[in-house]
Amino acid sequence: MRNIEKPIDKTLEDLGVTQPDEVATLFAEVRNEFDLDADKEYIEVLWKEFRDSWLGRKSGVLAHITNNWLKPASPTLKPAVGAALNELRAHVEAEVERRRVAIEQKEEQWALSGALYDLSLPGVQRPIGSHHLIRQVFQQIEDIFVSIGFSVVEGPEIETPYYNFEALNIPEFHPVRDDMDTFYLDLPKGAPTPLLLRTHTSPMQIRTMEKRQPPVRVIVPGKVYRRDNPDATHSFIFHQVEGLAVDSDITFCDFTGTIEYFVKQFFGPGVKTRFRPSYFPFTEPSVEFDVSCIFCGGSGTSPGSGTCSKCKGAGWIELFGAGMVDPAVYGFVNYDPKRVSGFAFGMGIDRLAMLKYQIDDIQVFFQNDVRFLKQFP
Ligand code: FA5
Repeated sequence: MRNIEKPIDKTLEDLGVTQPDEVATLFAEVRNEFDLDADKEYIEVLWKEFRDSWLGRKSGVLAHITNNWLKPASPTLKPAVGAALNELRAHVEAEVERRRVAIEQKEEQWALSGALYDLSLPGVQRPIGSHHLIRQVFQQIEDIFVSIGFSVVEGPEIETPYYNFEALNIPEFHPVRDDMDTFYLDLPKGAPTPLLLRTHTSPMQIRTMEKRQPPVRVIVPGKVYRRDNPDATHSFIFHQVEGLAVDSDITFCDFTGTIEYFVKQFFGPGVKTRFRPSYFPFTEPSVEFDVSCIFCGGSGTSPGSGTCSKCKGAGWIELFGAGMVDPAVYGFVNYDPKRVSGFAFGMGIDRLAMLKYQIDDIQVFFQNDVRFLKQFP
């Protein structure tokens, strides 16, 4: 658009237009300007500019004409200005639309001819994700146990005190609950039972035995919650894998053999294992299971600095709690303790992963720093 800014910024009176035929001349000039403008070659972006410069609601040429010529026009000129403006608007709108259709058709032709696209150029590449290290460790553990006849089951993270404590032989006010105090849900008054975030995967022992008759061989991977202060080896959310095997003739030897097999498969044949007496209300006897320190090879010393900082010189690292299922537990699931026996274990997966991959701070599992995660593709 050329040279018409000025006239359209003025009123007809300023332009000295007093007769209807002068109005017609003025509009003919504008139309001429428009036709010159419309004749140019447009791509879509420029076409939009062209459209807005003529039809834009606030600053388009037609808006200026409406405001400066039509509205303040004298009663004698107003009908002529109105009619000429309508005619000009119809012409402009039709041409603008015609140009749009032409651009669209041209683009379609380009696309169909393939001239614009080089299919050999590399596309936009999305980075491919991978499983989180904890998920990978779950998978390794599942594979080992599935290969010796266990199946994988999962259970709820929100539990009742009955499954989390009582049915596991941990009555109210039992001191062991202190270690496992947790997050209770804020329920409306009159709720039938309190609910809590499970403190361990052991409630699934009960839920599984309620549903199945022996022989039972399951592992239960999952998240658990405790009100522990975060540090290098503690998190308030962490992961466990529960194991439970119950049958008519399971002995302590089956238990130790299974655990040792697992540990050697998971850490490699060089690792040594040992059991220490421990206490859990739902196993009897109960043990803690240790592996020889993978950092110092079980020697308790590290080259240069003397005592191994990971096992504190013991040569052993505690892995998890386990034991033979306490006969009292069978009473909660209507199994006959005289006819069945079994073992159970509960491993802290985060600590297993830390040991296997020599990670010295549990918190990195939860920070989701891609630089850390990328090391375990
Ligand atoms: C238990 O949770 C028992 N339910 C295990 C069990 C199952 C015993 C079946 C007997 C039979 P414990 O509180 O020790 O036990 O926890 C098991 C493992 O979870 C620990 O050995 C440790 O590896 C891990 N763990 C415990 N607390 C945390 C924490 N705050 N952060 C990370 N890992 C933890």
